[in-house]
Amino acid sequence: MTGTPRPNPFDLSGRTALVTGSSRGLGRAMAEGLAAAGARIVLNGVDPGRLAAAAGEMRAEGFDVRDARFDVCDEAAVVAAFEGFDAEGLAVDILVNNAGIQFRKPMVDLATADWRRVIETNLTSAFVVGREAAKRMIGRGRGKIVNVGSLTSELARATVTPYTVAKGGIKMLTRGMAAEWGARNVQANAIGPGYMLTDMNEALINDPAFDAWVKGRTPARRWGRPDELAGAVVFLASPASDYVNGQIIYVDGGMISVL
Ligand code: GCO
Repeated sequence: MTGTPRPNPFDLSGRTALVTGSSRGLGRAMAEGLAAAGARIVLNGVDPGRLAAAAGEMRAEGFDVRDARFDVCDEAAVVAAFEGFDAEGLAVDILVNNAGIQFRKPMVDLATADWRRVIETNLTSAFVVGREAAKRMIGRGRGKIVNVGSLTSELARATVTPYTVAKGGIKMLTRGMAAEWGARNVQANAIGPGYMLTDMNEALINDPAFDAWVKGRTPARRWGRPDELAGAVVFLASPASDYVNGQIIYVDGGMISVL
């Protein structure tokens, strides 16, 4: 190595990251990526068994991991969770708003209750958890918020409109967070996953016609792997992105960039 050694801008040592919906899927993969970059991890979910298993597996890999079981759709539980962190002296330096559900149905058949459930889980929860985290980040003079959008933050697909609307909202919520919190050294950005190999997409992956469509429509000619989000989330959680605000990075193999 030549020249004066400089700190690694992607190093997350000494920082704590809360990842919502992280006992499996994309959230778990992002938690692994953040842990590998040195962060202490707080896993979140609602299923105690799945959450404990995920935390145990990550600790077995040598990572500093704990879990926080609360439902991101239960505002009182979210507030109580952050009050608990305060009481423990646990500072959430990095928040990844990942929790979300999918519900595929044509709108003419869609019950309003199902519409509301998707919007509440995929969008409103990011506001509530983001607000509670930002109050504390602002007090400490720094913080990183990474919201998980989707390629459907930009493009619609029939039968997933509530998900698409919520993910479009995530893009604009991220810009709103940047507008309000950027001056307090809290950077808010987003990641837009493409078609990823997750449980949520199992029905699509196992549908030969849909599988062929994804592969034909994506410049990379393949589905994405959850671990392929790690680079973008570490970047947006690290000092390397201190002058990046209100952006959404699409990790989609190029799908939204081409016809
Ligand atoms: C679908 C998928 C998409 C996901 C995709 C990209 O039914 O089309 O679930 O809505 O958002 O994995 O994020």
